[in-house]
Amino acid sequence: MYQEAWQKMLDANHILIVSHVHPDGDTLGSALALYEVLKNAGKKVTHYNNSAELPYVYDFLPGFNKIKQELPKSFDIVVSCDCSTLDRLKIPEGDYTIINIDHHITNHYFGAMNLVVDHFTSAGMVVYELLKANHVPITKACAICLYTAIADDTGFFQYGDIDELTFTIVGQLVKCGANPKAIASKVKRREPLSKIRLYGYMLNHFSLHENGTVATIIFDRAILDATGAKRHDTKNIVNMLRSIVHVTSAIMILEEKSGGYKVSLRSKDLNVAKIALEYKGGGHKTAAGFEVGLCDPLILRDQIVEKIKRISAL
Ligand SMILES: [Mn+2]
Repeated sequence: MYQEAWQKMLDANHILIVSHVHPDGDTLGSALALYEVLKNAGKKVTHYNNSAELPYVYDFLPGFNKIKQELPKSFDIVVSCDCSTLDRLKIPEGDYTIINIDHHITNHYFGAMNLVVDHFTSAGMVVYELLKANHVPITKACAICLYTAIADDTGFFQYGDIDELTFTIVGQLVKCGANPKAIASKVKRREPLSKIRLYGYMLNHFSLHENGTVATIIFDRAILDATGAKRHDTKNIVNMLRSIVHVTSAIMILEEKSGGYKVSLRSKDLNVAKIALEYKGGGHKTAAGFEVGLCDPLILRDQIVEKIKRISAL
């Protein structure tokens, strides 16, 4: 399959690589790594991301400033990176073939080819295996992108199905020029002040349920406005609540500009992806999420706590 997918890309006239909306290091890193190697192979490539703003912590990734917010007129192959559903790509229907590169257990297999490895910690690992299987040399730029993808999706090697293979691949990427210290300082030590203020609010206002085993926080628009925090600043912030000793799972409910809510679920071990699926969301066993329309956030919170209680009892 890896050979066939690579050949399809080499045979294409114009390849559209797509990273998902509200991008993270994995989607950008894996897409940019592919962008780099396909450019080097002499291909016509566009990297498309339908987000008004890209998180600046990834601005050091080679090719970051080449990411386009507009679609080219024509393209015959779409390579989707780290997207579990087709709607995350934000591309209209058309005459093209989709190669779906992902690692979400909830992936919908929407591609003509699906390189989906759900026990991999990141889409970056799938891209690495694709390149390795086709003997594509890993340049320094490519190594930086893939290292960032893998590091970012594992919380810098803290969670996900991290195993020997993860470190074997990461070791190779370091050998090819990725600098772990430099990448960590770019991604992890450039927090906006607004995010730290949001942490402050969260630590003072979170709730505990079910004998202190479930922690929850609700961010409404007023809090985001007061702290100046952006949607991206809330990413993984709830992990801090999960880290409390007796907490088994944590929930963040974030009010969207649209009036709907984004919900992030985190657990130490419970399969919260199951709950996300009930709300038509997705993700991973211990980190999942979904979006809902207008509702009462307190009722929504209690509903989710109830579902967590149910799966904890299994
Ligand atoms: Mn990912």
